[in-house]
Amino acid sequence: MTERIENIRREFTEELSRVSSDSELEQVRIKYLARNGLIGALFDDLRSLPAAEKPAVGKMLNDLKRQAQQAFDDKRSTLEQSRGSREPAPDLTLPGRPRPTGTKHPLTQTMDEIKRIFAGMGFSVAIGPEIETDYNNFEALNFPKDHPARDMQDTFFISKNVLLRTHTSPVQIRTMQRQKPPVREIMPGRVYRNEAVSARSLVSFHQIEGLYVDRGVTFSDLKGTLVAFARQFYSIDVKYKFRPTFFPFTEPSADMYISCFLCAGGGCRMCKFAGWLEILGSGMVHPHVLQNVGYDTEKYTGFAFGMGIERIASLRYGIDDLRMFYDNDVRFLRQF
Ligand code: 2U9
Repeated sequence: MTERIENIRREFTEELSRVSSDSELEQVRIKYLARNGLIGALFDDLRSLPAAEKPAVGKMLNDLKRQAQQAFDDKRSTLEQSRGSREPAPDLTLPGRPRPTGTKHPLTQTMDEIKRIFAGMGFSVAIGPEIETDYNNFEALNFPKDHPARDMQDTFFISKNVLLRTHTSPVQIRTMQRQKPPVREIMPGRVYRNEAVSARSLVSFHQIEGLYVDRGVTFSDLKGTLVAFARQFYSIDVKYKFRPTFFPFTEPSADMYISCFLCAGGGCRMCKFAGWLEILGSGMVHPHVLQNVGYDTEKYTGFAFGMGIERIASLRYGIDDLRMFYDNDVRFLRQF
């Protein structure tokens, strides 16, 4: 019996060592390890041995069964590992799969560019709340009590004295209330107006306003700064003109126009056949505004300007419906 056990051990070991596939491994399992395999049969034979031999032979058999099962399991994992390593190694020289990336919204691109140009001229960026007081939005900026902008039809009021800001100027009122001149800041942000939505007007849009207050600031500084802006943003040889206008918060006030960059002044749909495009409003800060924040108007003067970002971007990219900026249609957005 001992000899048979050792023969089976040797044969099993030899056969297992020759196995190189799953099906061969399965054959070995059926032949030796299955319930009615060769090792199982040895256990049957154990019953017919004399009682005195049973313990020793039984132990040998148990050892054989355990060791054969262990060798079988080891072989199976070796086969599995070698199967894994036969898979081709990834080719690290292949180009990566392109992932679709978003781009900056055209309004953000326009804002960033304007901010960059004014930063180059020493303006820092100031931001403030979109919910404002009537005082900061109108009163401090010299709007008379009966000004049409203060009407419910034009402004979203939250309560009698609280509203959604109609321009970003209140940000500067806050800055000036806090700090003495010089003040040289631009204020980008969202503003609200109670208007019917159409291709040319929105209830909410963006502005960038600017303010420079110091000793001896003149209208020449205003012109020099805004012309330097237009030369960088539009083109170095842009033609421009300033035309008098009225704002409650500036005196004198002037709208700035540049020659139409589509038709070079000849007249086209974009400039409504005028040859000129209005790009911003500006003026010398009204002395009442400076007095309202406690600045000495004998010492300090300042200029201010404001532009609507949707308008600037629509001219720049030739977009004739402002609502497109807010539709979030990727067919539109992916063009920028
Ligand atoms: C303070 C004092 C004055 C900001 C200015 C304009 C002229 C202007 C319009 C452009 C198109 C508004 O978006 S728009 O409809 N803005 O024309 N804004 S001067 O003047 C200020 C700002 C702050 C304390």
